[in-house]
Amino acid sequence: DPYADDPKRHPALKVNSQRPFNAEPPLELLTETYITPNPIFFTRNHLPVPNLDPDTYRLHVVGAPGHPSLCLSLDDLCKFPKHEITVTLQCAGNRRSEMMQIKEVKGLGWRTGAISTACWAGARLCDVLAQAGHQLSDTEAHVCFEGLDCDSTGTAYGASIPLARALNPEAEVLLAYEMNGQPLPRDHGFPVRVVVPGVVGARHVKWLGRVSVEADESHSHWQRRDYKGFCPSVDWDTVDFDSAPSIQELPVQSAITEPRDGETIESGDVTVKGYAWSGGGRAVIRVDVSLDGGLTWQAAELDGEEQRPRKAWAWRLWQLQAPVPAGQKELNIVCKAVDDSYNVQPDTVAPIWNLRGVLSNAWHRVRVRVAP
Ligand code: MTE
Ligand code: MO
Repeated sequence: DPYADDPKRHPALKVNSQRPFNAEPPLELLTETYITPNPIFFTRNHLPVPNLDPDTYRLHVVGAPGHPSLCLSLDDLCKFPKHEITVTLQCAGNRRSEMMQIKEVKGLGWRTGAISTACWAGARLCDVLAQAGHQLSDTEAHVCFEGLDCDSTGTAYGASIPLARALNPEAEVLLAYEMNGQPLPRDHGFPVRVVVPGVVGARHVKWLGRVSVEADESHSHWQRRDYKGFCPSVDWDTVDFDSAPSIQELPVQSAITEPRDGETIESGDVTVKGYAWSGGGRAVIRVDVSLDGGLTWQAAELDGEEQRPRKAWAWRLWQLQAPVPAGQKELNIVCKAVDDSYNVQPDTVAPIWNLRGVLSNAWHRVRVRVAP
């Protein structure tokens, strides 16, 4: 069993698959704290978790033409200036279960919990690339990452991001060795992972073994044959993966975490809570909440940390306290977020359905009964 050596997990996690391990925090804990505690941070593994010795760990960084390659120990990496940022990580498959209700899709049935927030610390990728002689000579180039996790044929997890993002100090791409002040947990990439703020989870390569600059995107399955969006009419017989760009920055997203779907609430006041986030460093500027299925709206109060313009890497938590409209037996609660480019979420999921069930960001809806 290649998974026999996987780490122990927190019992509160809602498991979507054991081997490989995929799990999300329970809804009631997801927005309980702004920073997600490490033990309940959502986990998305495609392969068995490697068991790496921090003393013998080496990161290979292929040098630019005429420059030697780097072979960095964990200590070497810690000698680069340490950079710390709070970043929300979201899987492209977050909220896929809602797409599954429209029509079958291929993938794990994530609910609203394939998203979490941590304070990450590590070396800036731009500093490490500079030491290996890399400059922005080719604006079309890509930085390819390879994990040390691999399948039975020896194929490793891999992904890439544009070189222009990797070399931009403002993009704050990290080779992270700390998560919330602790060494990375094994499930989250111990000892080193990539953190690409504002970009889909799939590019945050864990158990990082190799970094190289290439003319083309990573040839990995997960870069080229997965994590892409398509027209709802495209099916597995007609899909042409080369026709769509790989997902990088994610669209604006929000979801309700309280109350829960199907719950019975007391009459009087109702408190609605949730999270909102957008990709590419775009800040959430507003979350609108409706108690009547979208007929009337109220702006929620934004909690959580104020985000820097163009570097809004982390989510906002939000809440709305409102009187339950008199005589209502049921509430149809809806939320939708707006980012600072005034991007909005689509109202329903059917028009954005795609065969892989990614980019599911329609208005989030929760139905509750009101106690008589
Ligand atoms: N890196 C490696 N090496 N192997 C993986 O399976 N999964 C990716 C990414 N990095 C993955 C990986 C995906 S799809 C996501 S969403 C994030 O890691 C999840 O990170 P987390 O498990 O720390 O939440
Ligand atoms: Mo993912």
